[in-house]
Order: sequence, then structure tokens, then C-alpha cells
Amino acid sequence: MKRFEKPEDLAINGAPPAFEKVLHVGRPNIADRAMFDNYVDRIWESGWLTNNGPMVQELEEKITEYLGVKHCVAMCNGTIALEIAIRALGLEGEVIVPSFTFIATAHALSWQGIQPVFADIDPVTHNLDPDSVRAAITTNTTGILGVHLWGRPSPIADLQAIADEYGLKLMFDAAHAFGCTYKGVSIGNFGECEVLSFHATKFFNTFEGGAVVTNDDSLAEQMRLMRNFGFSGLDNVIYHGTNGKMTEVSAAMGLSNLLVIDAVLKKNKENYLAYKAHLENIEGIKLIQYSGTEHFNYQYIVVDVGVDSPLTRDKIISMLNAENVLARKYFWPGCHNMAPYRDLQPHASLRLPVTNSVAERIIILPTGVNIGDDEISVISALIRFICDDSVTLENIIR
Ligand code: T4K
Repeated sequence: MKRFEKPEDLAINGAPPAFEKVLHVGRPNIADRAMFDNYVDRIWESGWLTNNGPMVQELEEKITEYLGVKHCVAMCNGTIALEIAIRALGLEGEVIVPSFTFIATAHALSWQGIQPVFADIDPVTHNLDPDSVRAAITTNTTGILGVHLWGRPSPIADLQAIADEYGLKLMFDAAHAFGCTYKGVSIGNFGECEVLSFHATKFFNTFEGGAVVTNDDSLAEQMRLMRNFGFSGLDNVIYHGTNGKMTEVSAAMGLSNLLVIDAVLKKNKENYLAYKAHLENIEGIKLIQYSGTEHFNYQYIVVDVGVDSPLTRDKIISMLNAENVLARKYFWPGCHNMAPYRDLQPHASLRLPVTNSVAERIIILPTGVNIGDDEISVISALIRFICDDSVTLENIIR
């Protein structure tokens, strides 16, 4: 393990980087190759590659069991799953969403001519602030699309109460929340439906993939039609639709990854606890908490760089990058500050002070099955070293 003792020890000052190979956020958690190969052999034997094949059906069944939810409609990715769910719910006009999320949440609405209206977030949970949601409601509002950011549940009961009061549809982008709970009940059981992402970078992946999970029979049926061009039977199209189908090879990846999901969860939790121990008592550095009685998947290691930090978030990230730690600043600068939305809603920032502040402060650190204790202790030592104001900053940043 590299020790950092003086400013010259840092790569930014010309020393070799702490890690020879780049450590990425989002390295996939993948099963043993042999497990996947077994499933791929079955695909070769069956000659069935896509279009609601046996493996997609098996994966859907296993996910409904895992989440304790009635229906899982597997899709080719989380974004299409969001689009199909939004359309199946008949959302139109304006839908209230957080701006502090991956851009796909907003795009899934605007792509179909619906205006995402950004509401602010809670400074601690980073999830929608119900008061801000209430303030954003207009006569054009048809729904609320909450996001369970970092796998921590949205304030579901409060949002449901607002939806009921105003006659709005409530759905969730649960892309981060596979295997997480709200009041002890698995995410997937709330709102009209919830949307999962199985992208390579997620806790559970199918290369690319996603699903809508719901307890509503007719909604599930409608989305099954929509993901397959509206076909009911061989030549009978009874509904508008698109191509949202998951392939068999993606489902094979999902089935093999489900076999190791407990081990991935265990590793993610160990990593989180290791970071928590190592990053204690560093001025200006706070790890967001996964605490209480809920289940989490610990897929995101989220550091909040406070105003008391001697260095800015961006300075810390560029120093980590120089050491081959590719930390990320998800979800800076917030959807409302990205070109398509900034131009359409130039004054949105005025309503989003917490989003603006949080988006400037967050660092995501590498985790998952590819990161070991040694790496975590070096990354943490590095952060401690560069944030220690007894080290002369002028010497660090030439
Ligand atoms: N809603 C929310 C809240 C989401 O976070 C997302 C996706 C969605 C909806 C949409 O779901 P999908 O349609 O994607 O299913 C990544 C992912 O591409 C994106 O899926 C994810 N959120 C987002 C949080 O992260 P980028 O732009 O950071 O990806 P990229 O290509 O920079 O990859 C991140 C890192 O992961 C790389 O530095 C290296 C590593 N990586 C990535 C891939 C793809 C690997 O090591 N292997 C890989 O195969 O968006």
C-alpha cells in the first residue's frame, strides 16, 4: 500500500499514481463465467434468441419472487422501461421529477412530449422534497415520478398522499433500488409501478436491461403488449407499441447474476463499512448513511464534501483522477442545468437551491466486487491526506 507522507507523494506533483490501473466507478458485478456459459449453452440448444423467450420468462419469474411483487415486465433497458411505463399510465402535460437524477429520468418524459417539472430534494436523503413537489403542481400536472436515489427510498407515503389529494399518478424510477426496501417492504411494490435498470453499472445487471414491476394486472398486460409492438398473437396488433424486448442472452446474464446476488450484496456492504471506518473524522468529508432498519444494496459510495472542506469537490476529484481513481460527480450539474432543459426552463434554478448545492458537493467512489480492502484503504488514505489542511495546499496544487 502506498503511504502518503508529504505533498510530493502525490501524482499531481509528479509522483507515480497510487494505482497502476484505473479504478472505475461502475465496474460490473458479474457472476462466475461458467454459470453464464451454462445458460448460453441452453440458448444455443433452443435456437431462441429473443421475443419473450424462455430465459426472459424465467428471469421475470425469479425477479417477482425476489421482490415479492406480482408482475415483472423485462425490457431492453431502464430508459425504454421508463418510457413504456409513462405511456401506459397515460401521463401527459407536466410531470414532477427531481432534477438531481440521471438524465434518463427527465428524457423519458420529454422524449414523449411531456414536460418534466423539476422539484427540489431533501438535503440529507437526496430524494424529492414533498413540499417542493406540492409547490410545483399546476393544472397541467398529471403525475409524480420519484427516484429512489442511491437505493434509499423516496418519501413514498408523503408522495402518495399528495398524489391522492390532487388525483395524480405516482410512479418511481427505481433504477438504483433493486433489493432495497421501504418500511420493510421491497421496492417494486409502490406507486402505480416502479422501473428498474439492469445496466452493466448497476447492483444487478443483464449487460443492458431493465424492467417495470407492478402489482396491477391490467397495467402489466398493457406494458407487455407495448414492449412488443402491440402484438397479441401472430398477426394481430391491438395496441400501439415499440420494441422494448429483452434478449435471451441478457436474461442469461441476469439469471447467472441472481445466483451470486447475496455475495455481491455482502461485498458491497463490507466495502461501504470499510469506507465508513476509513473516512471518519476527515474535515469536510461525510459519507452518506445507509442506516436504520431498511435493506440497501450499497451500490453507491457517496461522499458529501462540505463547505468546511479545505478543498473543493472538483479539486478533490481531479487529484483522485491523477492517482487513477476515476471518482465521479453523479449527478452534476442536475438535469435542469443540462442544455435541453436549461434552455426550456431557464429559471428552474431559482426553485432548486438544495439541488444546486448538493450537485456541487457529491463524489461517488469505486465499489463492487472488483474493489478490495487494500484499495479502499488507499483511496481513503489519499482523501485523508489531500483534505488534511496541515499539509500545505500550495505544495499540493502546483
Ligand atoms: N434512472 C436512473 C436514476 C439511472 O441512474 C439510470 C442509469 C437510468 C434511469 C437509465 O437506465 P438505463 O437505460 O441505463 O438502463 C452510467 C450508466 O450508463 C447508466 O445506466 C446509469 N444510470 C448511470 C448512473 O451511470 P455513465 O454515463 O456514467 O456511464 P459510463 O459509460 O461513464 O460508465 C461508468 C463507468 O462504469 C466507466 O467509467 C467504467 C465502468 N464500466 C461501464 C460499462 C458500461 C465498466 O467497467 N464496464 C462497462 O461495461 O452512465
